[in-house]
Formats: sequence, structure tokens, C-alpha cells
Amino acid sequence: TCAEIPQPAPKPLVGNLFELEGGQHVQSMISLAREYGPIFQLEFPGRQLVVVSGFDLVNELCDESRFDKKVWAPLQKVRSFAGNGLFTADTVDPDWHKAHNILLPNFSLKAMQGYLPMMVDIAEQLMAKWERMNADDEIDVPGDMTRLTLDTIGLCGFDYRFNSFYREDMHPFVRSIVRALGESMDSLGRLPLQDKLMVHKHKQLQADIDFMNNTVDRVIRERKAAGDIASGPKDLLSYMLTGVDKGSGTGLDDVNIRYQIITFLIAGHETTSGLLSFALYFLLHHPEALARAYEEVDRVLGADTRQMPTFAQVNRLKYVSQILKETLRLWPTAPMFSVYPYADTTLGGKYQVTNEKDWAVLLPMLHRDKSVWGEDAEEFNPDRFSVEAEQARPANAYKPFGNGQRACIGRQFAMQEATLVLGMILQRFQLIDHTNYQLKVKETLTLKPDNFKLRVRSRTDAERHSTAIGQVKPVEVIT
Ligand code: FDE
Repeated sequence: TCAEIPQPAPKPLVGNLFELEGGQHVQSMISLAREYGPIFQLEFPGRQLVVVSGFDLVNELCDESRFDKKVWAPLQKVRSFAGNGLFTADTVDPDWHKAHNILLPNFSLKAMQGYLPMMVDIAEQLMAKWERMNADDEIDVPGDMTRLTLDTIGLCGFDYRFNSFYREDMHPFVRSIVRALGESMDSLGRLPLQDKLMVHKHKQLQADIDFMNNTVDRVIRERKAAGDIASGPKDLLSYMLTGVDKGSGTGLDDVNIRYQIITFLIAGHETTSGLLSFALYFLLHHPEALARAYEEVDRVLGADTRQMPTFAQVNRLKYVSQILKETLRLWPTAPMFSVYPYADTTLGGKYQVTNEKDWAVLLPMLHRDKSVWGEDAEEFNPDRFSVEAEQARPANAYKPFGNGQRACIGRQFAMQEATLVLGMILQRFQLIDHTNYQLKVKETLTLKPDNFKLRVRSRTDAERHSTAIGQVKPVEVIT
């Protein structure tokens, strides 16, 4: 009953390292999954990786009585600067439990209401920039979305304004994050000796880590020096400084708070920015979905752009949020997560599972498993996320926010932010695909559309009227 896991033929010394194209590891694994099927194995110097994407097998890996999140090779790299912050901590680390308990209430649905005005503040900066564009000006979509999401988590998290819309290049802190993440991912594709020789890269990484630590430590010091934290800004930092974990009766120490802040800046901006960028890409290629989104936005938000969207209105943008969910199905911006078994076990009743190997879920292929999503699994169709369709599907078929207790704490935050921003964009603009953009996916720790440019034109009342009564074609219902 012990089956061999399919594997491309390994080469001496390098194993399967060259199966993964530089800067395209996830996309290479997608191709390999199409070739080798729902489970396959790769062998690298010093580690073995099993990539799982069939629903039945992933469903087992999501069983929290048998498996726990693993801080696998890519996350080990990120740990060099995110320390034992939530994302890169082991579940057994007492600091994970402490931070999880202290921070969870700050990401509840109720807490989201408090963040909305700050999200609107930053979203308005994006709208103001786009409204002032000349007809032939070009928007760097992922660039502006990254400005938006970084500034949002900065403001909601730490009452800090990166002011990314007031500068051409990225804030120095972001340059350090991006470089550190890039180097971490690049080093995974190197042979051990090759990596040892990258002296300059290692120095740069250390300099970036020092810079991030110093910047964040200063923010923490200044907040403490300002005195009464309870009467200051109500943001994540204030909760981290004052929160006490009921279980242990203790709070977070300053070094751990530093790692949490760096973690939130990493986790909170790249993923959400990629989500918004992919969503705009899909809308350009799906006029019927775009028309329905315009119809909903006009109905819920109206034409008066001086009225800021309310919490209730954002929650009524159901179709917009279906578009975002369907976007995360086809291009989950955090594309993989890894687990380990508490004890040796088997998967699918036949594959031996031990902790010597890394076991990873490949989300883009889980989300295209035809046994769950149907023959048209590769097609973009937001109707897959109608209430009824969602209820009819097994829970573990859709995992863009990871699994169980280690799932994304920022899920509601990211969805609220993205729904608000996509709603405000559609309320104001026509989207013009002047380059006839063909999707190319760029990989860092996360995924985003590469070199995606757009032009926008302000919508007129005449055009609003015509989308409302004219162009709205019903989307084909696929069974
Ligand atoms: C988390 C997360 C996850 C899991 C991972 C693993 O398992 O490894 C995932 C998948 C995710 N996340 C995803 C996502 C997407 C999006 C859009 C997002 N995400 C967003 C966000 C925002 C924020 C703020 C966040 N996010 C955060 C976070 C954190 C902190 C974490 C960790 C948790 C624990 O505890 O572990 C995560 N996130 Fe996310």
C-alpha cells in the first residue's frame, strides 16, 4: 500500500533544482503539476519538497489533528528579518500564542469598522492622483496598488504615514523589504557553494535588516516616549504595547513587537496589492463582469464621489467582493503554504508522509482542480462565489488565506480594503487597456501582474446611464 510519489528525473548534485526557472518557481511548479499530477516530488541539495494540489490530498493536509503549519525553507529565509512574528513563528512557540491571542480581536469584523476611515483616507489619495491624470498618462497598476496597501497598513497599523503617493520612488523602508524578500527568494535557487560566494548580497541583506530593525525600533520608542499609550492613536501598535494574553498573563516584549510590525508590513501590503492588480486585469478581459460591477457600484455607492463610502455600503458591494474572491482563486497572491505531520502517516492511503520532507500546498492548482471547480475551472467567473455556490463546495477547496489556526489574520482587513478601493475606482473611472496587456506573472514572495499599465478616464453621467440600462449582459450561468 506504499506508492511512489511521481518525480522528474533528478540530475547529479543539483537534483531537480533546474526544473524551477529562476524567478518563476511557482509557475514552474504549476507546469509540473499539470504534467505530473496532483502530487509530485522535487529534490534539491539538502531538502526534498512534495507539492500537493489535488483536492482530496489537500483536504487531508488541512486536517489540524494530523498536520501543523511548517515554517519551511522560504519562510525560514523570511524569518531572518520577520523573526518570530506571527507569520514565521512555529505554532509551538509561546510567543505565537501570545501574539495571536492579543491581536485576534483587532482583526474581528467589528474592529474593521474602526479602520474604515483610515482606509478611505489612503484610497482618496489614489483617486486624487488618478483623477488628475492626463488622457495619455499611464498608470503603473501594481506600483500604485503597492503605494496604496503599504500606506494603508502603515496608517491602520502604526499611525505612520509612508506618504507613498507624494514620492516617485518607493519609501526607503519598502526598498529594504523588497530587496530582503528578493534576496531571500533568490538564495533558494542557489547551490550552497554558489550562495556562499554571494558576499555582496549577504552584506546588503544584513544592511537592509539593520535598517528595518532600527526604523521600527524607533517607532516603538517614540510611541512609548509619547507617554499615555491608552489615550494615543488606536492602532495595532497600541494594542501590542498594552495587550495582555489571558493565558500567560503577560504582554509582548519590544523585540517581538518589532517583528510583528515588520510582519504586518510584509504580509499586509504585497498580497493585497497583487490582489487588486489581478482583479483589474481580470475586469479588463471580462466586460460582462465589469458591467455588472459598474451596475452594483452605481446602485450602492451612487454617482456622488464627494460622499465617502460607509461601512454598510462597502458590505453591500457583494459582486465586487465576488470578483475579488474569484481573482484569489485563479491567482492566489500568497500561492503556497506548508505543513508537517505530527506523526508519520500516509496520504491518500498510499503515500508515506514523514517530516523529513517539506509538504507544500500549491494553491493555484488546488483552485483549478476540475473535480471541485468543474470543466471550466480555468475560466474567470465570479458567480462561483454566490452564496449558494460557496455553500455547495467543500470547505478545503479554496484556501487563499491558508488553513486553520494559522490562517491569515488579515483576511477581513484585506477584503474590506480591496472591496472599498475597487468600488471607489469603478465609481469614478473607465479603464482603458491601451497596451492590450497580456498577463505575465511576477514572483517575489507573492505574485503580481508584471509590467501592467492602464489608462483611466473619469466616468460621465451619460456613460453611467448607459451602463445602467444598456450594456449589462447577463453572465452565462455555468453548471
Ligand atoms: C497568514 C497568511 C497565510 C498563511 C501562510 C502560511 O500558512 O504559511 C496566507 C495564505 C495568507 N496570509 C494570505 C493572504 C492573502 C492576502 C490578501 C493577505 N494574506 C493579506 C494580509 C493582510 C495582513 C495584515 C495579513 N495578511 C497578515 C497575515 C499574518 C499576520 C499571517 C500569519 C498568521 C499566523 O498567525 O500564522 C498571515 N497573514 Fe495574510
